[in-house]
Amino acid sequence: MSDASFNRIMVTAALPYANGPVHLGHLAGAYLPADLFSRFQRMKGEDVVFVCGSDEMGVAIMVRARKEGIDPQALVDRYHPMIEEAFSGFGMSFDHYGRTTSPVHAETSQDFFRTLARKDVFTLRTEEQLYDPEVGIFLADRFVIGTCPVCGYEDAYGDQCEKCGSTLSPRELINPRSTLSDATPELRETTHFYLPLGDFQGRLDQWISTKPDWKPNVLGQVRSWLNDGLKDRAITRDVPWGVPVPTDVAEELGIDAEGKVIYVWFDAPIGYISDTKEWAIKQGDSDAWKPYWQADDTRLVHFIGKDNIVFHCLMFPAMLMAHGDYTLPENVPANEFLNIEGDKLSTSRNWAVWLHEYLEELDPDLLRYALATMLPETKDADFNWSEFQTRVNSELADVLGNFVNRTLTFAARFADGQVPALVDPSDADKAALEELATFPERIGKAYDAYRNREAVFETMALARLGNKYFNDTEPWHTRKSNPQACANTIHVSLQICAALSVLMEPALPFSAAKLRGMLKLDGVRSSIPGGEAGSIGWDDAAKPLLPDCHTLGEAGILFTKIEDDVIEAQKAKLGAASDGEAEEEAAPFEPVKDTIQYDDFAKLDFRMGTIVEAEEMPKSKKLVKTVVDLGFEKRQILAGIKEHFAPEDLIGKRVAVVANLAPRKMMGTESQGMILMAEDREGALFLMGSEGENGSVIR
Ligand code: B3M
Ligand code: ZN
Repeated sequence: MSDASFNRIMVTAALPYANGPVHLGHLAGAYLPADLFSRFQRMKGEDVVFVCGSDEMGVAIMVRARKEGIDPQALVDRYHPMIEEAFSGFGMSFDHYGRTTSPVHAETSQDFFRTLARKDVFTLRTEEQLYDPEVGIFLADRFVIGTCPVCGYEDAYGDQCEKCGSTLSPRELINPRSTLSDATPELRETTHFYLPLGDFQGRLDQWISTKPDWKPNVLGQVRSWLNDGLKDRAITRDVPWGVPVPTDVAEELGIDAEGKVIYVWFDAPIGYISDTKEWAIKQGDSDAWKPYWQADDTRLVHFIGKDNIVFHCLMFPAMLMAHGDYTLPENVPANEFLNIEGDKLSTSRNWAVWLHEYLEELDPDLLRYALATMLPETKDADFNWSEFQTRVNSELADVLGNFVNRTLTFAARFADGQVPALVDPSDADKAALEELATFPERIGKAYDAYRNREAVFETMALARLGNKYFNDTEPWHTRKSNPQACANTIHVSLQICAALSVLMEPALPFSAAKLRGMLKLDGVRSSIPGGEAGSIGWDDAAKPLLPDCHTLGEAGILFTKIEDDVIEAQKAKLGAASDGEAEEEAAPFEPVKDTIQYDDFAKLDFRMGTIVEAEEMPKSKKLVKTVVDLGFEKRQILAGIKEHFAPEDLIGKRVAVVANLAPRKMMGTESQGMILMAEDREGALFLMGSEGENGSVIR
């Protein structure tokens, strides 16, 4: 795979629809794997361009915009920045993150369309389709509802009945009506462009047969599509949102392009090319994108989730073949689906972990690492918070963090905070260094072959090696009995830490930088675009990186353990109504919880207090930091109410407080209690005041 015949790597990650925030499923499917791969390859010294962007066209956007009562542009303007921010918070190292509403994209996809049209690739078909006479547009499947011919459900969609699951076509519906106007749609003739995929069947078949090393889940799907025989696909639509069909070629073919747009699955993959063009423009060399897409020595890799396989393995390659100027993907390592706590991920049920919410409370590296160990690489996989906690506490904190901490603490106390020389190394010292030397290749091979779970497992294996070596050589004993042996242990352990600070970079980029700070290790090649060139690359981690007498920085805590209540709070969020996804119907009253005994109630200590200070927590969307006077003492309490109250309005307010709740840390700051509030069905919050003096017991 690390084929000498490749001179550059073009990495793409599926363009997420800008119709909602991104969640854990997105991260697991495409983005984390793509980022791990790109960062690894950059550390290797490869020439990498990694692009992504928001998919802002298509019916998915129109449907969501209608639901929110705004126009599509306003919708994508809302979600694009949110998505981009969440990705950047998780350290997605894109060279460029674009959007398919950009002018460069319109031009690129229209040019592509034009080239194929002029090469006579498309076929044209005239058919009767449903038309809304009131609004004056043809109706996409989702915009027609009517009675299901199979089960009689009255609100079945034009493409599917959600009641009985039958696949439908809009013309099969009984009493069809437009969701836009309620009008009865009429049948009207319209002409569309089709991509005759069947014509490409032979070439695609042949090409796929040269890819025996692709993942079995991907090849399985591709072969089944090919076995069924590829059918023509309409690549234009009569809808008011999308990249317009270029009028010039339409005219040449005698078609009125008015109101016609390019089908989203035609323009979206071209978005990868547009994004690379925009990257090139940013570099000040507008042709710089070309070799990445058009040279034979480019390794093009598409990272996607399994629902996008047919488009990336058959349709887009057929488009690229038809065009003629482009290189085909070397691999499409699609991931399967990620379930959460044993249940299918669902945004409408809020059974999801929203990335922007996670970032308000927890460290991105923890999720990057834990998720990497659970990726659905070969089959659907389950993410659960308890396993997350175990990965963080027993691997990141107890193994990696502990090893780094004890090494640096020993170096500070018994080696003057410097790297002691290795003199007369023992067999154990030599064996550790020899084994260390094997890790860059072991981990690297796995990353290069898209086996991320194995790669992070091997990374942790190096930390385990370090810990075991440290234990076996017992520097706390040799410190007195044989100071040189102790110095050797510190030396070797520090070299392992230094190697880790390089090799953990793809999975744990933020912590790796922190560790390099503690080691004062400079000159490591950056894994992000525009970062330091650095002379120390991936393979250099096989050799000792720290010179004798090198002065170390200060030891710090790399990972703190996650307490149970933090995990419980995350679990409780699953399925709970969030303000973002407010339901159309009046929300039901929350059901009354299970009955408890008086003794359970008596354990809770509620008190009256007055908020005496309140300020926004920096970098948090939700949290307000308050100080509450309880009469007998003042407490610092964090409350997730920033979206509901201005901090200055809170000062002087009387509140009820849970006074005996175990303190917990949020974003590194301790909260020593909880302010009680009434939350109504719309999610509005109300403080609970009273006349009682501060410190009064509430019972
Ligand atoms: N936006 C579908 C999806 O988000 C689509 C991917 C486009 S990749 C070119 O799953
Ligand atoms: Zn039905």
